[in-house]
Amino acid sequence: MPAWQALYDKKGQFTHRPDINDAEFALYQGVYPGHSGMGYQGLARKTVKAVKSNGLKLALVDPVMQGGTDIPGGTKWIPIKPATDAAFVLAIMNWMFENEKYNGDFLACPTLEAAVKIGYKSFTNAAYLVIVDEKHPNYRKFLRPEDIKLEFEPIEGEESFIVIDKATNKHEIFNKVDTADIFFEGEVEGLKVATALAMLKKGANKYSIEEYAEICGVPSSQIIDVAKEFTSHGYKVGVDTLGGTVAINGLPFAVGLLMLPAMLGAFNMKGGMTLGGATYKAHSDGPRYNLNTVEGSSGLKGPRISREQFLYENTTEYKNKVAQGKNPYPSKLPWHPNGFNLDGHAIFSAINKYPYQCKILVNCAANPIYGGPSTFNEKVLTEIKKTSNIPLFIAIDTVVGETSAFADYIIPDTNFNEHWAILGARGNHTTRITGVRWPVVEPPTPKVGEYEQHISMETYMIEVAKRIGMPGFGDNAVTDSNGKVWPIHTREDYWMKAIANMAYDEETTLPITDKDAKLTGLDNIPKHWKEAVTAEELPLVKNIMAKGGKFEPDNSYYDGDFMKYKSTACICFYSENTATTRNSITGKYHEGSPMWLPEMFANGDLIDEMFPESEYPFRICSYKPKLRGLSMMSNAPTLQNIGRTNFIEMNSLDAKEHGLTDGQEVIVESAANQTKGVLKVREGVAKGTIGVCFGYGKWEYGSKDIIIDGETVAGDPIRGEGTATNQLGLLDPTVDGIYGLSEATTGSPNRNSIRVKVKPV
Ligand SMILES: Nc1nc2c(c(=O)[nH]1)N[C@H]1C(S)=C(S)[C@@H](COP(=O)(O)OP(=O)(O)OC[C@H]3O[C@@H](n4cnc5c(=O)[nH]c(N)nc54)[C@H](O)[C@@H]3O)O[C@H]1N2
Ligand SMILES: Nc1nc2c(c(=O)[nH]1)N[C@H]1C(S)=C(S)[C@@H](COP(=O)(O)OP(=O)(O)OC[C@H]3O[C@@H](n4cnc5c(=O)[nH]c(N)nc54)[C@H](O)[C@@H]3O)O[C@H]1N2
Ligand SMILES: [Mo]
Repeated sequence: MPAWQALYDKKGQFTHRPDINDAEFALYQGVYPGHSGMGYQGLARKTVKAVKSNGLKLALVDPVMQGGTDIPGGTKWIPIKPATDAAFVLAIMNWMFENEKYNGDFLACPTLEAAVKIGYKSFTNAAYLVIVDEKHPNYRKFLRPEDIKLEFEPIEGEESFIVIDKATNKHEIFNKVDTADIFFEGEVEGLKVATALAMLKKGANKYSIEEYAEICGVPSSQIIDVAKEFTSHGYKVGVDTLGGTVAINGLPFAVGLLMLPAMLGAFNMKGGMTLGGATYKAHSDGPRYNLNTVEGSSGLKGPRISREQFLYENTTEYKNKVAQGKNPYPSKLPWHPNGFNLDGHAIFSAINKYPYQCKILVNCAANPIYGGPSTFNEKVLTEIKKTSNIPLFIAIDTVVGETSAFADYIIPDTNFNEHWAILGARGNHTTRITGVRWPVVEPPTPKVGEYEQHISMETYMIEVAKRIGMPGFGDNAVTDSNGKVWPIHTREDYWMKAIANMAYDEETTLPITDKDAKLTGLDNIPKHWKEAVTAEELPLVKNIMAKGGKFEPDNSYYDGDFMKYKSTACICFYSENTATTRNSITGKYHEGSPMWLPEMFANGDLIDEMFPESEYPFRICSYKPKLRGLSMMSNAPTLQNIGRTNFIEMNSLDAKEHGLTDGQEVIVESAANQTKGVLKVREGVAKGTIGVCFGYGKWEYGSKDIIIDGETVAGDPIRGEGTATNQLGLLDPTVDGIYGLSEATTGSPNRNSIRVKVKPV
């Protein structure tokens, strides 16, 4: 989730989970422990245990009450209107500022060293001064010593900022100060400045708690109750969120929520917020093999087709427009320098041939036509089919999925029992963990090539790479730590080496015992697996495979009052990175700190104005099915039978108002599309919300008969049961191209809160 990046001054530091083993109160908003989440089982187990035996209290803010860890006494479900969460969070923040319920001593520490002196293990930029003078060339940036010609000793590899020293009320280099003024607003050497926290406070106080309550549909008394509870446990509190943030105004929600525990100094504290453990080196340049360095590779040049991690202002389109004396805004499609992993955007780029044409689309283990809102839309599909847009489309898949159905070729892949995977810790782990999956059955795909390998994603990639002379494959592919060069002809040539890296990272793994080798069948592995690593490494690699990964003992995740694994990057109440980038459509700056933003199109027009509640009274809230993993479990007959279909879920007050009854078939209609489903009336759905379980209503994926090489392969209609709602997602009419409505700063899709009406069939 890209949004969290805005909370840090460095990339990839995601400290965002409550240490539920020892927390006293946790606010879950847009993630549902016990129902879904990362990882579902572990989170459920740990939360129930903490509620039962530790007295952990939970508030679950969600438009839909799920069958999760809602335990009488310990937990509270707070229904909220979809895509209004930033209002709830900012109301809590507003209350904390007004009642001075933040940790002022902690926030006054401008460096980690200062914070450590008073017993904390994180620090923030609360007191850093931001230039707020619109005419200054560094407007919206932090005030730096160079701006005021202040002499200072530079810190190698780090930047220097300015704060107001509380002891002298004078400005000073941040690392010379222990206690800084967190709310200063005024002038420094004639330059208008304000602290990061003052900027945040201004955003939070823009509306009153009553106004926020009106926006999100949660009574102000209930918001204040949560705020009081949240600030009554010192730093032993946490927040968590995930899927619920995926709305076009989800950024201030995600970042604002994480700021709440940061305002109490809870990050890296035992019972506070945890980084979520650590992983062992595997795919990287590790202790045994350099799997991340490809000799002779020129790397990626220029922007990704998905328009992410790249400034529009650095494109030739922008430069040409400026050179011609034209207004460079709007760009054709929006750019997202602060977003990443935008696979859905790659589809929109391809069909618009923007920023450049996609010559070959290769789609592997993803289903954006089903999983992305606004993609299963007649306009999009027509363009995807055109060879003038996408000349060649290759899918690598285990099934004919909704996306691979459009491919020119489908390369059959091996499934999870037949392939390799190395997965880092996700979720509520607090120790070092890396899981390993290896083929336990022979894949049914045919064998090909000189090395007689089963067709799979890797076999395809290796064979193609060798034929086009791509470095990193074939005879001289990778080096080990002694400089010896190794070949990559089979997938095991790669995966065994990655596991060897794990074996020697941190504590060296023990060799496998004879008993374990026999039990797991690892006493008899193919010759080319063995030869992929050294004789010394092999028994260690086998031991990791036998155990399903490498796991640090789960008994030492604290370091005194702190979490053992910590992220000590600066927590940003004001993000300079975000504040100094512009919306490439409007040319306006993005907001540097959270504030309430209604849902808007790319040009700033309000969704509510184009699609008013009077016409579209409901907002869709989709959520993960408890008994399905996206599409992955839809093959398991037992799970299919106990979670056969999904429903259009609605509150009884809404059903009554619209004259609808439980069990009746209804049409759900947005401005883009319509679909059908069976109505379920239940009280665990917020008023004005439609709850829909994601993962049902498939139209490919083996749900219908298909003809392969003249032979009919029978479909299984159970896979198509229920309703899919992503196709109701809107295209953005304010963009000059076919473009799915998205969050303006990060490009996050319009998944939650699609506006619909519901009527009888
Ligand atoms: N059982 C099960 N577990 C899973 C998965 C699965 O498919 N099934 N998938 C895995 C994957 S890939 C992921 S990313 C995680 C996701 O884990 P979660 O993020 O926990 O799951 P989601 O269902 O995406 O969203 C969480 C909650 O957000 C709520 N929500 C939707 N819109 C809004 C909103 O506007 N505001 C608020 N406050 N809440 C909203 C939904 O009702 C849902 O309860 O789960 C993983 N675990
Ligand atoms: N409305 C709504 N939309 C959502 C969500 C939601 O909660 N609500 N959740 C979102 C989330 S969090 C996620 S992660 C995405 C998931 O989106 P995707 O990752 O796109 O979907 P999946 O169903 O997990 O898997 C994608 C495809 O991989 C293929 N596949 C399965 N196993 C294998 C394999 O072993 N090898 C290969 N090569 N292919 C395989 C199947 O064709 C499958 O359809 O959906 C997102 N979309
Ligand atoms: Mo996901």
